[in-house]
Amino acid sequence: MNLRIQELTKLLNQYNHEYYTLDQPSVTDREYDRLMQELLELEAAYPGEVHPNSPSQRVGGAISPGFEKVVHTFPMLSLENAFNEGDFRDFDNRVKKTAPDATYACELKIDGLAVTLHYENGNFLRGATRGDGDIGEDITQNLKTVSAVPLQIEDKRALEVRGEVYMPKKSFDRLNGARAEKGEGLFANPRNAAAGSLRQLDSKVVAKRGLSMFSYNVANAQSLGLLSHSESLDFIEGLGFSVNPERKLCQDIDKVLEYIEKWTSLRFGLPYEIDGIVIKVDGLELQEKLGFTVKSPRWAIAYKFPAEEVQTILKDIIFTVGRTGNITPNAVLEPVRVAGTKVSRATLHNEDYIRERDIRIGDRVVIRKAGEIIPEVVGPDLESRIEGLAPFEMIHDCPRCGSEIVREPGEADYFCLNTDCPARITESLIHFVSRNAMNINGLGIKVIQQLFQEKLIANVADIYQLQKEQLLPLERMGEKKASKLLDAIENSKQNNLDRLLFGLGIRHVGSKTAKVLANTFPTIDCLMAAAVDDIIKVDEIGEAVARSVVHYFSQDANRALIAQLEGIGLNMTQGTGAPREAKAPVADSVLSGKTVVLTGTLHQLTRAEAQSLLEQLGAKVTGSVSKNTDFLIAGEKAGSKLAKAESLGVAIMTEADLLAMKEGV
Ligand code: 1X8
Repeated sequence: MNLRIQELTKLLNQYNHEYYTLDQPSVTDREYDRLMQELLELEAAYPGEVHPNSPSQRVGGAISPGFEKVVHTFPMLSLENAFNEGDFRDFDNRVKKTAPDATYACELKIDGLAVTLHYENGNFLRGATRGDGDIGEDITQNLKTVSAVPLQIEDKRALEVRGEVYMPKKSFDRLNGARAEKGEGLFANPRNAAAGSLRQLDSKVVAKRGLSMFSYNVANAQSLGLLSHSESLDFIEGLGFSVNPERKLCQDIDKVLEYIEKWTSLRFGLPYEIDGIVIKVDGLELQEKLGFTVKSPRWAIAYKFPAEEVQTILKDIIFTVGRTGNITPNAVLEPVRVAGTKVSRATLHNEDYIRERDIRIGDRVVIRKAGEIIPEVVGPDLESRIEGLAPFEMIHDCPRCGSEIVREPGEADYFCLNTDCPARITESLIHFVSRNAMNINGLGIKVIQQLFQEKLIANVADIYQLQKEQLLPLERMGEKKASKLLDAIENSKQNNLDRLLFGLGIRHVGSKTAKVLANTFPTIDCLMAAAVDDIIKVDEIGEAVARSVVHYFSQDANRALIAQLEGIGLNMTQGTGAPREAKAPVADSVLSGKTVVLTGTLHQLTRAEAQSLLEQLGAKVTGSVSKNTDFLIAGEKAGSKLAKAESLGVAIMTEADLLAMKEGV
C-alpha cells in the first residue's frame, strides 16, 4: 500500500469538504492543485492503488453503457401538496389527531432531482435517481462528481441519505451562456439542466456542470438510533453532507405559516431555485405512527409556490369526452410560452369553473401550469375585455355521439351516459393499452382510433382477437410492424394482475392502488369475492376505493368481460405472469405475505438484489424491526437490528437461507 497515496487521498478529501461544504478552505487553490497533481501522478504510476474514494474519481472518467436499475430499499415517495393556508390547517388537524404534540420541521423545497445515496463502511457505495419511486437508475459515477456528495464519512454504519441534486443559478447561467455561444439548445430552467446533466452517460461532462446537492433525509434514521428528523439532519451535516441552512423547527402551525410567508418573498434572492416549502412532523416515532398513504407520507406536506402566469387570447372552447363519459371544457389558445413550453390548449375544468370566473370566448385570459404539468386557465383579464363577447354557454349533448349529457346533483362534471359512445370506448381502449396498464407497444392512439373506426375492436377483449390480415390495411402498418404488434398483444396476456386492474379503469383505482390491491388479493377471484370491509382492512386503501371496486365487480357486464378475458387466456393473478418489474411477488414461499427486514453486510447478493428477491418471494420488506416483523435476514455485522429482533423473538435467517429459497423462484 502506497502510504503517500493514502495520505494525499485523505488530505484532499478533507480540503474538498472544507472548500465545498463548509465554505472555509484551509489551503490556497495553488496548494490544493499541487497536491492533486502529485496524487494524479502517483495514481498513474500505481493504478492498482487508486482508492475508490480518491478525489481523482470525482472528475469522472468511466463511460457507462446506460444506467442499471436499482430497487429502492424504501420507496421514494412524493409529497402531498398544499396550495393555501386552509390546506395547512387541514394537515395540522389531521396530524394532531394522532400526534397532539407534534413539532414541525420546515425546509425549503429545492427545485432539482431527488436522489438517494448509500454508504457502507464509511464509503459512498451507490447513488440512484428516484425513478418511479420504487425503482431508480444507478448514477453513482455521476454523483461522485458532485462535491456536496461526501465520498467518505466517519460513521461506518450502513447509511442511506436522500436529497435533491440541483443546479445553482450561477452554474445554470454559465451553462446556458456557453450553449448559446455554441448555438446549442438552451435548457428551460435549472431543474431541466440538472436532470439533463445527471442523465449524461459521460461523467466528465457532469463534472463540468457545477451541480450541487442538499441532503434532507436519512432513510434508515431509526435504525441508527436517531429520534427526530432535525436530529438526523444535524447528524448528517456533522458527517459532511450539505444540509440546507434555512431549515427551522416550528412549534405550531402559525409559526409554519410565518416561515412560508417569509420564504415566499425571499426566495428570489437565494442562489438556487426553490419551488415550495416542505413541512414534516419532526419526531420519528410520530412519523411512524402517522404512516403512509399509497402515494405519500401522512407526516409531511409540501407547499407549492403559485405557478408562473402569462396572458393570451382564448380563441374557442371545445369539449372532450373521457373514458368514464366525463365531459371536460378545454380552451383553445393563441399559443404562448409558459414555464418552459409552448401551450395552445388548457383545461377549463368544468361548467361552474367557467361561470364563476365569467370566462368568455375572445377574452384575454391568464394561463398557468397546474402542478407544473397541465396548463389551466386561471381567469379572464376583465380590464381588457372588448364589448360584445357572449357569456359562456354549456353544451347539452355529447360532442361525439349526440346523446343528452347529464350532471347529477353534487357532481361538477357532465357525463355522457351512453355506454356505446365512441369517445368513451376509444378512451377506455387507449387507457387499457397505455404504459402503466397493459403496456401494449405499437397500439397508440392513432391505431386504436383506426381499429375502432373500421369496427375491428369494440371492447378490450376484441384486441386479443385481432388477426394480421386485419391490421395490414391500416395506415403506416407494414408486415413487420403488424407482427410486432401481435406479439406485444400476445405477451400482454402474461401481465400481472395489477396492470389488468388498472387497465380496466375502475373508478379511484390508479396504478399504485392497483398494485396494493393485487398484492393483497393475488387472484381476480379473491378480489371479486372481497366485501367492502375486507378491502378497507388493507393498509393504504380507503372507503371510496373499496366501494368502487365492489361496485365494479357487481355489474354483470363487467363480470362478463372478466370471464371473456380469462377465456382468452389473460393472466388473472399477481406474480405468476411476466413480472412487471423486478418486484413481482410469487405465491407459495415461506416468506409470502411476511414482513421482512434486511440488515448487515451480504456477500453473494447486493442489497437491491436481496430486496428484489424477497419481493419475488412475496415478502414485504421494511426498514426497521418491530413486533410486526416476521423475519430478519441478518448479514455479517448485523448489529442493533439483530439484537432487537432477538429480543422480540423474530425469526432470523441468513443470506444462505435466502439464496436457498431463490431456487424455487
Ligand atoms: C422533496 C424535496 C424535499 C425537501 C427539499 N426539496 C425537495 N425537492 C426537503 O425535505 N427539505 S422532501 C421531498 C420528497 O419527499 N419528495
